[in-house]
Amino acid sequence: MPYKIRTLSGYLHEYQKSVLDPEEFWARIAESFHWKKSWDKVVEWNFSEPNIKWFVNARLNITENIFERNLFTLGDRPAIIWEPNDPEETNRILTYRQLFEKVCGFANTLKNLGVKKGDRVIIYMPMVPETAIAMLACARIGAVHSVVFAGFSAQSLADRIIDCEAGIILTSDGNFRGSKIIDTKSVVDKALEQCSSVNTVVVLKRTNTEVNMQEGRDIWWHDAIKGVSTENIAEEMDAEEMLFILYTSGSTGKPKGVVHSSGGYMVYTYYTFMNVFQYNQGDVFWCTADVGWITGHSYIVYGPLLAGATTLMFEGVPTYPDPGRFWAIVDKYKINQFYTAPTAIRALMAFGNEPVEPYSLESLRVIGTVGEPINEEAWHWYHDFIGKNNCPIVDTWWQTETGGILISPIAGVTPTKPAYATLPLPGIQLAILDDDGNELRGKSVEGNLCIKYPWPGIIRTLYGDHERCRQTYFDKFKGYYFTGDGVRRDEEGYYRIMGRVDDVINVSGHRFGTAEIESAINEHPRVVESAVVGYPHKIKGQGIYAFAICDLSGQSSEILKNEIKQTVNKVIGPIAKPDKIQIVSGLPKTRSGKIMRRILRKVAEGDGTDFGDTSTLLNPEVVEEIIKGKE
Ligand code: 7RM
Repeated sequence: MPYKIRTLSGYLHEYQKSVLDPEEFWARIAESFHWKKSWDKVVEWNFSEPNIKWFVNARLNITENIFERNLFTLGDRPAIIWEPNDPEETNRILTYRQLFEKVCGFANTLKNLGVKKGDRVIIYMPMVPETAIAMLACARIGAVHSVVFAGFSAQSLADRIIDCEAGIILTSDGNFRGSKIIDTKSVVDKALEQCSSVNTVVVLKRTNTEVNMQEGRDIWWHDAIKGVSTENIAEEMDAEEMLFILYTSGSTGKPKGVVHSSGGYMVYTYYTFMNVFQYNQGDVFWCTADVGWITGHSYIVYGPLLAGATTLMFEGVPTYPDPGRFWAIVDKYKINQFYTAPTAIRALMAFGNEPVEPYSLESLRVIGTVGEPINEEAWHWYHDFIGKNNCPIVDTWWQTETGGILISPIAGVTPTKPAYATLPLPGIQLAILDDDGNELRGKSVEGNLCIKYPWPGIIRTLYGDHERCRQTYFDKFKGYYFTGDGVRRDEEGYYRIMGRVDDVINVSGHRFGTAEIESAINEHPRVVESAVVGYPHKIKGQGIYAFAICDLSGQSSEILKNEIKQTVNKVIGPIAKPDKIQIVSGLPKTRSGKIMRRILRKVAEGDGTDFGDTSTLLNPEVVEEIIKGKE
């Protein structure tokens, strides 16, 4: 593999080439794939509409590049190793050949159920191999999958089904999560009360939970696949045809359906997987994310499988049955590359060293993080204690919208630095802009993180709302893709991500718009108005602090606060529940009626002294009150 980077000078060389001639650079990588028809042009783009096309007029199927391309050499190698929630339950190992058969079988099943190329398929499932099989089966027939994290509420699920007008949902009877069982199917039933587009629900039996099967609409997975042929010819796709939609939160209330297309996403996830993690054939790779997030799409399913890797899929949670579970799994399967989130590291760190001590962890070669900034303390614990001082940490920065990793060390190649994502990968042309849009060219600068040239994995549109895509990412700084993150470049040219500069909060690596949580809070009948901000949280990175004006008449504020939490739980899901709620009589507002979040943020952070310029405040007296009543 000529494009596998092995040395720092190799990296610098590849980076130079990728900037001097991006088309030649990406063409060389794309050539290792099987295309039914090659491209007329490598890239065609402008960031003003935006219109971004990679591998113009090329034709392919991504699953052919996972299976047919690799079967001859890798057929008997494990593709997916599945570790169940309960360590006593038997694990499952699917070789490439076995996975291929299951994908083809389920592709035919979907066809039998009437799913056609371009149709949207919602996947609301646990972390089991069938979820990956479902995704790949969609890709096989050209249907568009939209995986919804199974922790989302019925309302959130319904919003997504309605937005993409899905006709079919794949789900399960239930979902094991630690010692709990989640009634997945009843959440789906509730969501479907408001979705008329769905006429088929396929239900995988996982927990043996009693479910209500609606005649004519619901069908068991095992019944649906019975007797179906496992021979399937892949649908030929244009490189720019949609591969999947994945919803993510933005600074306004409504989730956005990020669209990725098949050719570019394939090339990009493969390239970044191979290089960042330095995967070698025979290694066992483990990414602990849920497939409901982009990290699971790109680095549990597509990237590893395109590379012919063995990818581990874990159904459970880090602390079940005990906080040594991750390390038990690392030893059990001799994991070589381990990829997790800072929030998981901090949560496990809080249990001390004892749960780690029984395990050798000697198979580990590379350890990675993603989803949020990693603080230095957690970085050192991870590096010294989990990596035993001899595994490079790849702190990988990227987004749902970027498809794959953009800024990260290349394991063993790029010297690391605590809390720094370090350097851009080849092909990624970063720019730091001040608020007026001037590019800050020197070292030691801080500003808005932007990108000035497309890469194959970049977002193409927001489903059904191209204008919103333009406004969100390409409008604020003309000619650039704007990430929404703040960044610092140090004297050495290394990048440190400083967190969001918009109204997005990152709780345990999950993105929420403050407006999204506020509108959930406001659904409680006693809430008049609310404002949500993030504050530093020891484990979650950021916690959710809500200020609410409420009609308290006759009710205790403790009960009301609990009810508000339950409301958010119901509207969005448990992961968006506010950590703190403060009932207030007013919110600090400007004369034009805008909430001064800056002040609320200061209060939530516990810095009740310096509020900066408050001269434009309409109601300075409420600030005093809010500080006194701080949670
Ligand atoms: C992959 C993913 C994206 C947002 C992004 C950042 C934050 C992600 C890092 C990070 C600091 C990192 N997609 N973020 N990775 N911040 N260091 N290594 O997380 O769409 O869910 O979130 O997450 O703010 O904009 S995401």
